[in-house]
This record gives sequence, C-alpha cells and structure tokens, in this order.
Amino acid sequence: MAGVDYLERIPNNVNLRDDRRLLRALEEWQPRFLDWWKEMGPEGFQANEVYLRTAISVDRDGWAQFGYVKMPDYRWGIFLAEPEADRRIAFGDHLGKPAWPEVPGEYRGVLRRLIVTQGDTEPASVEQQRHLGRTCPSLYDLRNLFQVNVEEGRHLWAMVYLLHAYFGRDGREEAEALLQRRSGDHDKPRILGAFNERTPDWLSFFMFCFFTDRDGKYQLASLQESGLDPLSRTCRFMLTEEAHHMFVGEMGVGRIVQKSCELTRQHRSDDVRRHGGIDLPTMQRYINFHYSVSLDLFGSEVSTNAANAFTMGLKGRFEETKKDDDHRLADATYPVTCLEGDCIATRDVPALTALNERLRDDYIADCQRGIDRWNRTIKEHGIDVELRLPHRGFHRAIGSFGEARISPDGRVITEAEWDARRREWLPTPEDAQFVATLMRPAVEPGRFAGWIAPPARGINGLPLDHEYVRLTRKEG
Ligand code: BYC
Repeated sequence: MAGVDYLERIPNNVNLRDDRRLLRALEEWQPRFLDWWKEMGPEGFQANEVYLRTAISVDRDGWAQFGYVKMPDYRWGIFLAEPEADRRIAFGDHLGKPAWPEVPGEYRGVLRRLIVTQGDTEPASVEQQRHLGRTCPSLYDLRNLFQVNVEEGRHLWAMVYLLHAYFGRDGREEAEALLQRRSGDHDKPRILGAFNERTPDWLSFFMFCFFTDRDGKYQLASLQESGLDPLSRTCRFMLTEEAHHMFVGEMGVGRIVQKSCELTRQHRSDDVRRHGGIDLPTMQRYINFHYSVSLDLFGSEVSTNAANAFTMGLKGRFEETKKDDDHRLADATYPVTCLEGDCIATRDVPALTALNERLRDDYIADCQRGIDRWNRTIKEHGIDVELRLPHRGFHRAIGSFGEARISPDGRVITEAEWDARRREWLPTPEDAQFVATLMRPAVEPGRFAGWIAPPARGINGLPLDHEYVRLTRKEG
C-alpha cells in the first residue's frame, strides 16, 4: 500500500495533503498531544532508544517496520485499512444500503458518543501505565510496555482523526477534551470505570492487557461492522495492533504462572512467596478483579442504547457478517442472565436490547480460552490447582448485578458474607504490598526478574538478550 505518506508531519494514508484545513487542524492538535505524552506518558525513558515496530503500510503482509526510536519521535499517524469495494451495511434498518462515507446527520450525536468513549480509553491506559517502566522485569518486557503505550497513543490519533474530519467544531472540542481528562482524577476522570483504576505493578499490567484490552478487541470488532465506513476502516486496522497487546497480557500472565509452578516443584512447597514468586491464589484474586471490572465495560445486560446503535447501523455484533440470521433481530430473542430480586435467573429478552450481553458472552468465551491455556501449564507441572473465571455477577458495578453481592461461584450473598470473605476473593492491600516488593527492575540484557519466566522467543526473531531498550543515555 497503499500510499502511506511519511513526508507529511503526520504520517497518513487518508490524503491529508489534499485537505489543508483538516491538516492544519490536526497539526495544531499534534503539539498538544505531544505535551500530553510528555506529561502523562511513560515516566522517564523518553530519551532512550526503544526497539519499536511502526506501521508503514496497512497491507496484510509487512505493515510493520522494526527499529530503534525515541518514543516522542514515534511516527504517530492515521492509518485506515483499505476500503472494501462496494461495501454494504450489514445489519439494522439500513441493511444492504451502501456504507456511508460521511456521518449521517441524524446519527451524529450517537456516533460522536461512541467515538469519544472509544477514544477516551486510549490515553487513559497510557496514563494508568506510566510508572511501570521503573520496575520492569526485563528489557524485553519494558519494550513491550512501550510498544503498547505508543500504539494506544496511535489509537487516540485514530479517533481524533474521525472527530476532526467528520464532526466539525464539536469534534475538535471533543479531541481537546480527550487530552484534558485524566485517569483516576477526582474532578475530570476518564469515562469508563476500568480506566480509572490503578495499574500499580506488572502483574496488574499483564492482567489489564489480557482482560481489558480484550474488551477493546470486542468493542473494536463491533465498531468495525459500522455503516460509517471511515470508522469501520479505522477499527479494522486498530485490531491488528490490539492483537499484540492481548499477546503481551496472555504471555505475561502465563509466564508468571509458569514461574510459580516451577518454584513449587523446585522447593516442593506451595509457599511460592517465600521463594520470590507469585502464588496461584494471589493470581486468582487478580483475575477476579480485572475480569470483573472489564465485564462492566460492556454496559448493562439490557440496553436501549445498544439496541439503537444496532438498528441505526452504527455498531454491529462480533463477526456480524458471519452470522446466519436476518441481521435485523426485530423478532429474535436472546437469553440474558440477570438478578431478579434475590435470585439469579436466565430469561429470553428481545435480542436487540441484549446486544451488550451477547458481546459480553463472546468475550467471556475468549477469556476462558486463555484461562484454559494457563491451567494446562499448571497441570503439566503436576499441580492440582485450577484458575477460574468468577461468575459474571461477581464484583460488578454496572448492570443488574451492580445492585447485589454475588460470590465467585454465583450465589447471591449478604453484605456480611461479602465483608467476611472479600479478602479471599479480591486482591488485598497485603497482596498489593507483597507484589510491590517483587517489583525491582531487571535491566541487564537477557536478565529476567525472579517472579516471571522468560518468554519462549524474542521480538522479531531477535534473541532474548537483545538490548530492546538502550538505557545508556538516560533522561535527565
Ligand atoms: N463505566 O445502556 P448502557 C479499549 C454508562 S476498551 C462507566 O448500559 P451502553 C482499550 C453508559 O455510558 C473498549 N459508565 O450501556 C482497552 C451510559 O451512560 P449515559 C472501549 C458506563 O451505552 C485497553 C449508561 O451507563 N470502547 O479499547 O449500551 C486499553 C447506560 O449505559 C459503563 C468502547 O467502549 C462503565 N463501565 O454501552 C486501551 C466502545 N458502562 O449515556 C483501550 C464504545 C456503561 O446514560 N462504547 N456506562 O450517560 C460503547 O459502545 C458503549 O458506550 C458502552 C456502554 C459499551 C461502553
């Protein structure tokens, strides 16, 4: 491909050069983005060279180029996947009509809200992870953290492009606001709950990449079905980057599980903490936390917002075009598990209003596949423990379960039982303190901290002891 213009200040494949007004507006936003990056992006390391992959084309083959870059010099740009010839809207009231090259006036507000919500998560995650570099378990992991961070920065660019290009003055104001909100800030928090939580240590980081980035996969996949063609193309390309973030999460947690098992075998004891590893019960509590806050990101079980977005042709289902039904869902039903009084019950509801739950179901099945892989590692070490996803109602703040206390095994429980057992189920302050004691940097090429196994292979065919981040020229 496909015409990525690297000569412009903003690399792009959307012919920015031919739209001087838009180009100027984005060039005005660019220094403010960089100011935000310097203030809220990775702390330290801004002057170090990092072995990063940069998008150079949106082709299936070879879109990435690897090389050393200082993060502030990363070529953040605007990349849309190739247009599909004669693409048609695949669902809702406009089924079969040509996809829209522009925003339909009547859907402006809903689309803007979806794009802003998506866009807000991207800088939020960079803010959440900004202190992690100082405690990296290896140069390999440090590089992966920074790769994730710069790509989240690029995903912000992707949404800001849509806001600037298709929403006029309102869009420009929203793009500014995306740089103003701050993760966890009392007065100007990020929009969605999980993006205001702390990511204080690398265990939380890997869990976040596994569970929360995976919400990103499902939300982007639904938006990729959108009738608004530029949104669809943007999300299609973002998904190729998102896959790496989930890989970082799954491998990261998997390597911690592996180390934990190795220590158990080596010392013939499951007191893994004594030997500098993270024990499986602690891992389970972190899973319970990150999974439950990520489940909230799908919204309420029954949602007219979701029904409207589908009917309008703005947000589809996961793999909409592969589904074998009428793609309108006017008469269809879908089983939804909700709280009903003091009980948990599964009822058929109109499928249109159940779209959040349906996407959550797809997500849950995907999470389970990761859990199964970690459990295989545990089993291979002859250890009789199984990690589990807690019940979908456990520790929820959004939707019907937000009003009750549900145990991990799916019982409605009293506040008193919750208070008595919460420490078994969710990370305790002592867990966090213990994990914090392990967070000491390992920065010599090829060295890995004692609580995590090395990965099976390095990046882009390079050995594990490659200097993935050059620390020789330190900042300040
Ligand atoms: N926290 O009808 P409801 C990613 C609000 S992650 C706070 O239940 P709806 C990434 C909701 O806004 C993917 N508020 O939900 C990952 C609404 O408020 P209003 C991000 C919440 O609208 C890692 C009210 O509750 N992308 O990319 O059907 C690193 C009732 O809403 C929450 C998207 O989310 C919450 N958890 O669905 C980096 C896609 N949940 O309007 C990046 C775009 C709900 O009444 N967003 N509310 O004031 C959407 O599609 C929808 O907005 C949601 C909610 C799925 C989030």
